[in-house]
Amino acid sequence: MSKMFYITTAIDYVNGQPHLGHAYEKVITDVIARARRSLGQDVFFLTGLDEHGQKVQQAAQAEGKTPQAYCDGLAADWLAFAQKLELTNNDFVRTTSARHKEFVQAILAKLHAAGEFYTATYKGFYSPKEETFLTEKDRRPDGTFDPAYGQVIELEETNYWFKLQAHQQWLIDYIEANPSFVQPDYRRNEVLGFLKNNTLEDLCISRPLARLNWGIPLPFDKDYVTYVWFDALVNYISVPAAHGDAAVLATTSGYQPSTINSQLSLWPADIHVIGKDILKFHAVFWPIMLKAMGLPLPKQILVHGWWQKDGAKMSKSTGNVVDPVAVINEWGVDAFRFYVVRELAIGPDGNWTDAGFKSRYQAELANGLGNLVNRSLSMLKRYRNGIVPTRHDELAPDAAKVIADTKALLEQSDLQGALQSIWQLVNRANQYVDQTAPFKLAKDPAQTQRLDEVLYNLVESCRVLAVLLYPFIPQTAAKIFTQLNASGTPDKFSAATWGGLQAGHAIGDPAPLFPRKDV
Ligand code: ME8
Repeated sequence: MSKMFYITTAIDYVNGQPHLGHAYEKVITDVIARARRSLGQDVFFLTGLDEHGQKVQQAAQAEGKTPQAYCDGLAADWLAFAQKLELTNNDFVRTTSARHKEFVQAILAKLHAAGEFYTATYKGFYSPKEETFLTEKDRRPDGTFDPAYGQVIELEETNYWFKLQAHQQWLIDYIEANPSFVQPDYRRNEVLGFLKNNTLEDLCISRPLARLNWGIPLPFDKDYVTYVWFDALVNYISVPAAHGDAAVLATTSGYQPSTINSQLSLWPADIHVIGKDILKFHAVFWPIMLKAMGLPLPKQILVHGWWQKDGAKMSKSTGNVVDPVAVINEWGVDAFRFYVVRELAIGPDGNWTDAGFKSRYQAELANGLGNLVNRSLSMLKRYRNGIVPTRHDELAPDAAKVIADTKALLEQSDLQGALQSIWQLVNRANQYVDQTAPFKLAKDPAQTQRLDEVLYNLVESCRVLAVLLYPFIPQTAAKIFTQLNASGTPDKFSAATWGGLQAGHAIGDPAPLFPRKDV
């Protein structure tokens, strides 16, 4: 039994429909998962929904539904959304499922027995909107709280707290000794800066049942439910536990998975993909929780930035939103996947503009890749009846460099860099058409052999490109393989080796990959 490559996304709150930010995170995670599989690794990709908490309770109430009925209704939409994005997730976690709730309770019981929690009474400010306690430090210079917190109330409440402070120096040392633990580097520095300049306050892990009932009951105190983060973060291990992952089960007696799959080894996660706003929860609270549970830490927390639209925050109330489903319905899922990955590296914030989207579609997909594949295959059909000529290696060195660079970039999860690398081959091959002018060669009987050479280089470049592009735009990669009538599927990186198309092979019928649109 060898450990699988285990990759996760954040689990989304089910208090509305998915938006561009959710779609982006899921797509980049899917590209990494597909790339790793293509490179030969066994991958387990987990995504899902965060269904407890006050916001869900209130949203359900507003619709006159029970919280569970409300969640079930929305979960169906989110599952359909995952399919729309062509995600290849291996499981889908819902925090209201029995397997997750039972595991969270087992963990809480274990940590309680180990003396990791204590009760204390808190008196001070509280943001119901963000479900968080606030202190004087959270006030802005003018004395007010950020409007993001909504109405801030004063509250006195007894709760359970998780001890964090004793682990502060350990965590600083760990992050310093493991540079790839939080990526990109500037996010790592942000966490280190926070840890070095603040004394960690203990984490409140409960809410009184009287105020919030939509949560997992604490197994040791029936008057409380667990606060969202102690519930949500645990999904990363509750799912491995439910599948019988030995590493997780070893630390949680009292939890019985319904199936034991002794072949499945997941924990520790290889990558948690998250957005910048939840960095502290993942890089500070989660490692300390895992340490207390006696589990190893994830290998990497990969932090992406936030999308805006036209330079402003996306907000339903102002109508400034990008609806990923509408974009996919109009332009196709591959165009959407391509744009978000190509436009934004994993790290900085991004800005969606409809003009930018259309311009990349037109220039890079329709005129770049689409045109290359369509004219290469059409010329082979027209001039050689669709039969592949003898192998010729004029573009092989260009392809070899792009293949090697792309592989290295995929292994570093530099997805934007990998697309830039792949487009070097797209551009090189398009330039090759212009330079060699096969339509002129076709008119000159003395150039028969030269035309064979050019056509081989073009169709073989298209085949290699399909393999390289598979993790990003899987439907397009499959279409290229079908049009080439190539054997096998484009999902094995090892097939990106020059010379795959054999002389005498008959290709299929070319068809436009990205129809040009009047925009
Ligand atoms: O935070 N651009 O859920 P969530 C890019 N349930 N990413 C964005 C974004 C934007 N405009 N808006 C949100 C939660 N995201 C918790 C997570 S994990 C154990 C629990 C990202 O629905 C955000 O950064 O508010 C996060 O990674 C994910 O979408 C879910 O956000």
